[in-house]
Parts: sequence; structure tokens; C-alpha cells
Amino acid sequence: MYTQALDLPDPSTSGSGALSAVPPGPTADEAARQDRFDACVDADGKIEPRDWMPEAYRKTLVRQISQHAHSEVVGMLPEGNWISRAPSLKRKAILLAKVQDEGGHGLYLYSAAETLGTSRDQMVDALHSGKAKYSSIFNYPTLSWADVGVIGWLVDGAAIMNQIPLCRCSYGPYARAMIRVCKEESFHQRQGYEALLVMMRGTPAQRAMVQDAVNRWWWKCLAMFGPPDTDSPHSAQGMRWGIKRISNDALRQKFVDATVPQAKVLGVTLPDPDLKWNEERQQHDYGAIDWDEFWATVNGNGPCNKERLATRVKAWNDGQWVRDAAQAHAAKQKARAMKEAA
Ligand code: FAQ
Repeated sequence: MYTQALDLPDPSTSGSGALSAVPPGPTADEAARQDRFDACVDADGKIEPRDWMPEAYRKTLVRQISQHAHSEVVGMLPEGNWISRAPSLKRKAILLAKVQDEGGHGLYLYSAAETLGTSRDQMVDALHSGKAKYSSIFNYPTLSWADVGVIGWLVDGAAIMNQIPLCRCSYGPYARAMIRVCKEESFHQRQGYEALLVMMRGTPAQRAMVQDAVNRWWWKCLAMFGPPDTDSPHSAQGMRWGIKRISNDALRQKFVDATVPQAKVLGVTLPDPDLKWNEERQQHDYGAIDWDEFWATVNGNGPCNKERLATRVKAWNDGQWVRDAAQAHAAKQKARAMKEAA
């Protein structure tokens, strides 16, 4: 009855529907495809849409790229709020161009994600139903004109720091989209910094407005890089696959080190009493980030989450007639072309 014998019949091969205790190993073909994929990633090559890739790699990319696309699209809202109140025609033209660029980034990124087999409609549905994430940073209000400058300087600055390494991402369409995105983000960062320099040369009230905006945005920008490496479930695998090139904490540190001298030139104080140069590390030390607040915001309970999502859903519903008209036009053209070809 109780036996250690090795000659019992294998239930996976004997009898229909029998379960195997051990899942079948990869076939020789599957193993060879995996080896080719690993070798390409190890050699810093590019994986293209028609190449074989592990399902988990595909899933990770769709998650990250679609979240990134949603961030660009939702990210139009906080600054869009100031287009009609820009202080001059020049600032209005710059802001309009910047906000349009962000919309364009969203579109490149949705297209990159579509090459992985997920449709734009599926991604938009996931955003509107609250299943898909977008960057925490866009759930805070823009209270004054200085917020627009600070978003350019700090939010776009943080975005560039995170996105430059993505130009070397192992997935070709994402990497190529990021090259153009980074060039445009660089203009965004400069226009924000320049707008703040002008305000800092202005009246005491303008200077106070800039400092207040910096105080409100600084910590949120540090959190934008994602949880500490020790609490980041996707980092190790993302780095192994060459999707992520630099860890969340390392990017955050680079951002702090790059921003401190810029704040000095601008004449603002970064709101962190623990921020100081560490001679030994040759980097700045900085204070503790409020991760409870970050997670509350990521999980839908930040100050503007509900408003942002409601605005996007309304814009989508209001635009239904445009999509219907475009589809009717395309169907008419197709029918005409078929008639002519017949
Ligand atoms: N907000 O294990 P990790 C911009 C989530 S574009 C919300 O570290 P991963 C341009 C993360 O998704 C800004 N959620 O994850 C602009 C994951 O959740 P899940 C957007 C966050 O993927 C400027 C969980 O936490 N940029 O600003 C955030 O390895 C001005 C665990 O995290 C991108 O999306 C966050 N901040 O690393 C537009 C860049 N951080 O999926 C308009 C591409 C983490 O398990 C105006 N994305 N989470 O449910 C990335 O580089 C990565 O996805 C990270 C996260 C670094 C964001």
C-alpha cells in the first residue's frame, strides 16, 4: 500500500485528464527560442514586435507602457487648467505647445503598446474603469501660475531622468518612442525653469508664489520615481530584461543631485531640512519620503484622483461622435475602393 517504488504508472500519460504533479518541461524548440531571447537581451540587442518573447515580458511591457501613456494623457490636465489664464500670449503659446506634446507622447506610447497585441480601446477601458494606473504626480492640484513653471522644472525634470534610460530599453518600439519624447521633455523642462527665473526676478509676491509651489511639489516629485528598491516588486525582473536600466532609488538620487544646484541658481529653498551634501558618498543625503501618502494616491485616494478620471471619461464620451464619424468615413472610402476595384 505504502510504497517508494519508481515503477508506478505516470498519471499524466495513463488515463484521460489525469493530472501530472510536475508540469511538462519546455520542448527543444521552446528552449531554443528562450535562449535566443536571453542572448539578444544580454547582448543589449532589441526585441521587435514579431520576435518571440516570454509572455511575462510582453505583459510587463504592456503594463508599463500603457501606464506611461495614461500618465502623459492625464498629465495634460493639471497644466491645461492654466491655458486660459496664462499671464501673456507668449506663455500661453508655450503652454499650449507643451500640453499638446504630452498628448502626442500618449499617442506614440499607445501605439508602442499596441505592437504587443493590446488594443487602444482595451487600454483606455482599463484606465476609465480604474484598473490601470497612471503617475501619482498628476493627482495634485495646480493652485497658481508658479505651479506651471514648477511642473516644467521638477515634474518634467524627474520624467526626463526616468525616461533617458528607457531610450535604451530592450523593446524596440518603446525605446524609439522614448528618443523623441525625451527631446520634447527637455524643451518642457527648460521652459518651466525659464518661466520661474523670470518670476524670481519679479516682485516679492511672485517669489513667494514660486517658493510655495516648490514646497508643495518637491516631495511628490521624489515619490514619482516609484517605491524604494527594496519595496519594488517589478524592478529585479525589469532590470534583468533590460526594460529598466537604472533602479528607482538610483534615479531618485540622480534627480536630487542634479536639482540642488538648479535650485541655488533659481534662489529657492528645497523643503527638506535633512538635505545636505555627503562628502563620503559624493551625493546628497535627503529626508524620508511619505510612502503612506504615495500609496494612498496611487490607490485612488489622492486630492484629485476622482476629478482627473471623471474628466478623462467625460472627454472620451464627448468625443464618441468624432470616432463614429471617422469610422463611417473610413467604411465609405473602403466600400468605394472595393467598388472601383471590382
Ligand atoms: N505613480 O515595482 P515598481 C511624465 C506603481 S510621465 C503611480 O517600482 P515598475 C511626463 C507601479 O506601477 C510620468 N504608480 O514598478 C509629463 C507598480 O504598480 P503595478 C510617468 C506607481 O514599473 C510631465 C507598483 O507601483 N512616467 O511625467 C508609481 O518597475 C509633465 C510597484 O512599483 C512613466 O510612466 C508612480 N509614480 O517601476 C506629462 C515612466 N511608481 O503595476 C505631463 C515609465 C510606481 O504593479 C506633464 N514607467 N508605481 O500595479 C517606469 O519607468 C516605471 O513603471 C516606474 C515604476 C519607475 C514608474
